[in-house]
Amino acid sequence: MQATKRHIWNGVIREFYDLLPGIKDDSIVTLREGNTPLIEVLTMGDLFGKGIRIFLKYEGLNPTASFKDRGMTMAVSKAKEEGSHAVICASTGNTSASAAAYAARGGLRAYVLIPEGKIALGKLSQAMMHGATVIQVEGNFDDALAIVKEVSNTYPVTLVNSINPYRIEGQKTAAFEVCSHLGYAPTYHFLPVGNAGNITAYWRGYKEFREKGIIDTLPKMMGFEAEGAAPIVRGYPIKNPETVASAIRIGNPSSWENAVKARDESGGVIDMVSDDEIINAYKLLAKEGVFCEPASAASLAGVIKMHKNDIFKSGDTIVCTLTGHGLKDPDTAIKSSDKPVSVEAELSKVVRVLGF
Ligand code: AN7
Repeated sequence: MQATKRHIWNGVIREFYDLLPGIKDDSIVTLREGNTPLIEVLTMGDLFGKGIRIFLKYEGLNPTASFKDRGMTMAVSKAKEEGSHAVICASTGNTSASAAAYAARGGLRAYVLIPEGKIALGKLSQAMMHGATVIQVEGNFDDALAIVKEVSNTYPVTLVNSINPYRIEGQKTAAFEVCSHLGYAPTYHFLPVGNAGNITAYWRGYKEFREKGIIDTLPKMMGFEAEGAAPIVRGYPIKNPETVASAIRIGNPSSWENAVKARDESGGVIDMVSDDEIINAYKLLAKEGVFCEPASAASLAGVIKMHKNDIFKSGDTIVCTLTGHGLKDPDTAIKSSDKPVSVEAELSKVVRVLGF
């Protein structure tokens, strides 16, 4: 059989070149991020009974296993184009993993500040393996962000948190992909909210496609914070945010105002879900064969919460962004599951445990 040459995905900068800020080709730092699958939910019975379709935008299948890669390819490429030799970020984990990988790829140094003891193991291992300088701060994400902002104002290092405008530009490409996969914009777009960059980015992406006449309608943007880290819902910064969804353990989001704008312009909602609701949705998704990290499941937890308020109608299309892969946080996965059974290496004993 002859191998056929098909189009091979080139990463979000090259694939969406005309829709992003210009960049010199030899500055592009990419790991061919994007082009993640949109997977239809099959088994959530009573939602389906009403002719509602739910799709999962599985961003855990990006190169460093989270949506952050879409923005990081832009931010690191721009840093390289501008002649920067180093990048810095504060992170609840995924931004640091992505910054470390893209900096390594582009030949830049990476400095990452993380809240001590509060980031998932997979994410920490990524930042360490890619050779970032990892600094654990005795404080939370918000404390770390305040410090990196100061450092980048004073020293020759580029800030790659989502206040870097190129991050949002890159991340908006996920909205383009959702529309291209469906052939239209969904009725609702659900996603977790932490620092609120992603809800800002999706809303921008949808609006740009609408302005170009590529889609006719816009989705309602449905953002979900964790109950113990819900500054936007409560209307004030949270000093000591707490949640099992460590990725969104953020008390004072950078893109707060833009998230509120996305909600209000789209006629959507920013609400919160409890840790129990998050873990319940996390397990339901695993039963569908889709493994995401706890924070990502806040999107589906939001759908379940809204369904109880009976907001959906037959014919609605719902997209949930699953922002990060389940393997990022093996500790929570193991805590949330039945323990493996130990048995002697003997056929009869194994068969008895199997229940045959
Ligand atoms: C899996 O890595 O803020 O509302 O420092 O890792 O755009 O912040 C991570 C955020 C959702 C929230 N899901 O997105 C970081 C960081 C996962 C995440 C969010 C994050 P934003």
